[in-house]
Amino acid sequence: IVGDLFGAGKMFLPQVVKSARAMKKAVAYLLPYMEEEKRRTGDARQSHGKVVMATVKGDVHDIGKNIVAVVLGCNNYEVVDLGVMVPAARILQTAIDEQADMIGVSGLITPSLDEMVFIAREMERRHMTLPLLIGGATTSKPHTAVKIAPEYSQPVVHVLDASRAVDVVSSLLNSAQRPGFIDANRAEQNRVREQHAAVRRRPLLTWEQAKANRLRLDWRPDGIARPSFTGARLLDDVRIEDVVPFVDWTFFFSAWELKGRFPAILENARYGTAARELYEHAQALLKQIVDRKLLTLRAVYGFWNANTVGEDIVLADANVRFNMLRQQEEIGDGKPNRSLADFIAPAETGITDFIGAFAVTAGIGASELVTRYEADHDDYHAIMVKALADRLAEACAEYLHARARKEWGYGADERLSNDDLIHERYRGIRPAFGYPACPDHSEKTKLFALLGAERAGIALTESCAMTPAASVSGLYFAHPQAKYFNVGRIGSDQVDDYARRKQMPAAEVERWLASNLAYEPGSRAASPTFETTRA
Ligand code: B12
Repeated sequence: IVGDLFGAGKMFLPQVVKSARAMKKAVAYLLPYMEEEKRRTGDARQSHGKVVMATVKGDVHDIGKNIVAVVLGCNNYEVVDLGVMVPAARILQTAIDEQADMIGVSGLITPSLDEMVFIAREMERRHMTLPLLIGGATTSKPHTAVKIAPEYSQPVVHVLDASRAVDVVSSLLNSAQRPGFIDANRAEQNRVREQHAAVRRRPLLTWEQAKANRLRLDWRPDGIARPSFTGARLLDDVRIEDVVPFVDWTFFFSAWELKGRFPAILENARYGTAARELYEHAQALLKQIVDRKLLTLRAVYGFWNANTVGEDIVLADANVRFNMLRQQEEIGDGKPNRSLADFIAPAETGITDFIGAFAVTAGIGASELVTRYEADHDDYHAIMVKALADRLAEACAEYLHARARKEWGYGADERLSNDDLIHERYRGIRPAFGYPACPDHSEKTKLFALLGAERAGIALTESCAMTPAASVSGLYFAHPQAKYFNVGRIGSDQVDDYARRKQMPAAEVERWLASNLAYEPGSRAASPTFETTRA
């Protein structure tokens, strides 16, 4: 019933997850009696079907997947949840061993998309017939249609959010609905592929033209802000109380599928009551976290001398060279083709500029707390802990940026309200590797070495996801004209140049930047590789 009410939009996600908690606790209590009854009568309650789910190899985030698992559970589907960082072979073997009806995979960052393509290819190679469900913040209908579905001859379905999951799973398991559902999914994916092909055909500027149209800022020595120190500093116990005022609650509600701006959402005509109750519970848990210090917040950050050399940002003292990417689409209207490198003084100006870098985590202690709630069959609080840790990580990044602007001098007189902070009404930006202005996640390895991020207890997986999951890292740019932008589609000429600068084979660069390529990696002449360009 809970599932039906949710599907019909009469019940909201937090209420569903809470009901699931009541059900799970009851089942846990009744299980021995149910087993006994089953033994006596031979009668077992059948689930509607079995789904094997996992967050793919190299990826750590699982709030979305866990929510979907709870919602499916409420609708009497059995979920075998393999957790996070799960290799393809294990997902597929479990599905076979468990005689599952379908597989569902989840991912937060772009490198996981490639892993999903690999999973689809593997399913085809093994002649599997199970449908494959695709979910997670980085996934999309176009990527599923263009990259994943063509690798597997069986249904591959992108599931946008938890409210659609039950519909998709039940349509695929119902013999009357299945053919129609699969046909409609195929037709939609064909349409999306055609649309995508049209976008791909839009011409790009050549790499030379894009560079020539760079943003040229007016560099003067007296315009450079000097930080109060250089090098990296560790803050090994940031006070949670200091960070809480920086929390942007709007995203907390959107994780629970309650869309709308905070605080107006608390008065929403449809789901104000659900939002208020959720907020109350979040505040109660947050108070416990603060009072009992259940989470530890750590940060490393610092400032370095820096200059732009060609397309790279070079931190000569630290022997670090960040390779940057530039917009290559024809932007028009006299607008420049931007790169983050444009916001740092070029070496030829003779001016020494500065860059900042940071990594923060709010996830230390989170997994212990989550395990405790899960052992108590309390998914509601387990998910709440993760959602709060994510908010605190983002808030800690905002708190640290405010502090860095003060230490950099130019932010010393800032008087900003919470609303100003949320709307980033301050000078400077803090782009994170993976975000649209610097989409190459693999640059995080240099960032982590520069910061000594492991001192803060943060590490990188093979896909450059950060552990603990509730972590954020990136760069600080102080120039008043620095702003966020989207690198977007890039051509093979830029990729070749980037590969040379990064000293990485072009094919590997193409894997990291798959979502930005304006061409099919296999469709061009072999690009110069690391070995040939070095010679
Ligand atoms: C909140 C947020 C964070 C939080 C936490 C993320 C989280 N909860 O998973 C924090 C602040 C920690 C964070 C950090 C980072 N983030 Co972030 N983040 C977001 C944001 C704003 C929302 C994601 C979210 O929580 N959604 C709510 C949850 C519940 O939804 P969900 O996970 O998508 O799940 C739903 C569906 O996808 C589906 N679903 C999910 N799994 C499954 C599985 C199956 C089988 C099915 C059927 C369905 C299904 O149902 C779920 C429930 O409705 C997105 C942007 C956006 N609007 O999506 C960026 C985004 C995900 N982040 C991004 C990036 C890059 C990062 C960082 C790498 C940045 C950095 N350098 O620090 C780090 C990585 C963290 C790490 N540990 O490595 C990128 C990822 C894409 C990319 N370019 O790689 C995004 C898309 C932003 C962007 N546009 O670039 N992030």
